[in-house]
Amino acid sequence: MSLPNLAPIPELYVSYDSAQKLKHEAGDLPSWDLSPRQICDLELLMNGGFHPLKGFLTEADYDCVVDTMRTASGALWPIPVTLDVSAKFAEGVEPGQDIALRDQEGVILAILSVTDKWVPDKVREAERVFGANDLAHPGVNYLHHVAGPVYLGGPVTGIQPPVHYDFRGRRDTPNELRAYFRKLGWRKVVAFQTRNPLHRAHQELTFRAAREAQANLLIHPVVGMTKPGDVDHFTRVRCYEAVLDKYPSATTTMSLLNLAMRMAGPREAVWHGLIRRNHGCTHFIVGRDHAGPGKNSRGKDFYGHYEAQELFKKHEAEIGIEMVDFKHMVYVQEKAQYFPANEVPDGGTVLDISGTELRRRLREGLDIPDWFSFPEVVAELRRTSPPRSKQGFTVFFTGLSGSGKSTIANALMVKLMEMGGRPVTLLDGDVVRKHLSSELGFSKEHRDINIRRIGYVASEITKNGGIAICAPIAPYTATRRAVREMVEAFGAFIEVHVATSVEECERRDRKGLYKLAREGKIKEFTGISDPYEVPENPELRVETENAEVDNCAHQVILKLEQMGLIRA
Ligand code: PPS
Repeated sequence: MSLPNLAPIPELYVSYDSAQKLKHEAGDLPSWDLSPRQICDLELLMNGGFHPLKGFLTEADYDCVVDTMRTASGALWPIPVTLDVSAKFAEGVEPGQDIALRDQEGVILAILSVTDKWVPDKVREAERVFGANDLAHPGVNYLHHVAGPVYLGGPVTGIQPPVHYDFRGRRDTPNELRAYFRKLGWRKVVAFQTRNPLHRAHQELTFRAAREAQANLLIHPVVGMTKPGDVDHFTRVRCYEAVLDKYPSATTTMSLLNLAMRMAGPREAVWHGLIRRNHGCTHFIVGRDHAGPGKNSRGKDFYGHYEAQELFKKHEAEIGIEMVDFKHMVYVQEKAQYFPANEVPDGGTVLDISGTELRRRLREGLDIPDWFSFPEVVAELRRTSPPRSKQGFTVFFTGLSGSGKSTIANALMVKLMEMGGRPVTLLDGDVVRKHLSSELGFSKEHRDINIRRIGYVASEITKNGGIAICAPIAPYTATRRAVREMVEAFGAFIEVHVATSVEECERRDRKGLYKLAREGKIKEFTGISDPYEVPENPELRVETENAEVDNCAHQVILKLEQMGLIRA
């Protein structure tokens, strides 16, 4: 089994001339704008990475794949590769029709000759493919919350591959890798699949795996879509490039795979094996928890630790690639060396740093020892994950008009500027309404648009390492939560409820607006004739009655310090 067939694998592309003709004719066809995941799937369909599939699964193929891990014709295929679309688009498409598949800029990549259109049973798909209909599984969550409700199936005619502007020289089709192996006379190749940065333990294990199999090594990281929350692929590829220098260049290479992972554990391992076979590899490393999605909603693992290896082994011959089982490598202090966990010398002190611990150390700017990783990798990770005290964040004040939000926000801004180190922007309610939202009024709909705009700007500031201080009324819980989500993708969000009572605000009535609201001259006035939903769990609640502004701002500073966002 282990000698590869390095003859070219069938692709779905047509010739250049036919592609030009198809592009021209496609103007009249219904067009589907592919999602990022569909672009990944289409690329691997077209370049032979998903051989023997010739298009998006038909209904019969889908049913068989979901139930039996095989297409209707009996080929082993564990993961449904389907074209999910919106109900509205599906209404205008019938089997027998061609549709143009376009990327997000509108460039046509392929034609799908639709043979099937159906509404899938997603609960069944979740249970069969992922093992549970549990939204804690990222694949299940995608299925229910991102994927469209209708599937289209049929053969694909490839016009051109999706365009990539990043790391172009590192991306190879199955045929390019096959040709490379052929040219170098590499008859045995072990592939290593990864979605994480490589540290010393990975280098040791891949190196050992290749040595044991007497094979060359292909580091084959996924750069399409991985588990939400993973280190972004730009950072990872820079890390991989640094680690590649540590391998013997005559026997090791790296190539990037534009796969959209599903995190389907055992089924996914089989899928990964088929894809690597298609890329000309003879061996594949499968580890503990291969493509594992983490814990389910009851805090338990979705799959057994070695379930992926067991399923792979069962189908090894049919996949056509030999499994090399991943030995968990640990560092033994006395020997200053890595050992497989089951071969640690008696009395040896085992050192290990978990993924969670690594993230904590990065977040807090703590030491990451040389035995664990390479200095170049750590430096790269620190560049993208600076400690909290150097990351951007948003302080979001909410409260009634006249509650003191702007005054405290201004005091906070000055204090933070005095400390220095990060740029500070104040997005005050009145100022935003002048510069960003001048056309908006105070209906629920307009207030929501206003707050989402503030959230978007704050999230961009946070992403770029600055401090955003927002001070709108923001009366609705759901909208505040949406802003929190936008910001938390990039940094901390600190909600501060300025809890001045409506009676006190009205008594102060700094702008005379409460009087006008009582007289009915201002409609929909928050706290008088419009709702204010009090935040239930803000990071901080400040009382302003009988308190100095300076003290209120200082309470926020103390909170920021406690969260590790600023250093005293
Ligand atoms: S919202 O709900 O968050 O979009 O409101 P916001 O943009 O923060 O409102 C800013 C200022 O608008 C003045 N104003 C009103 N507030 C509430 N309700 C009505 N109908 C209204 N009309 C005008 C008010 O002075 C708000 O200023 P602040 O800074 O909160 O005192």
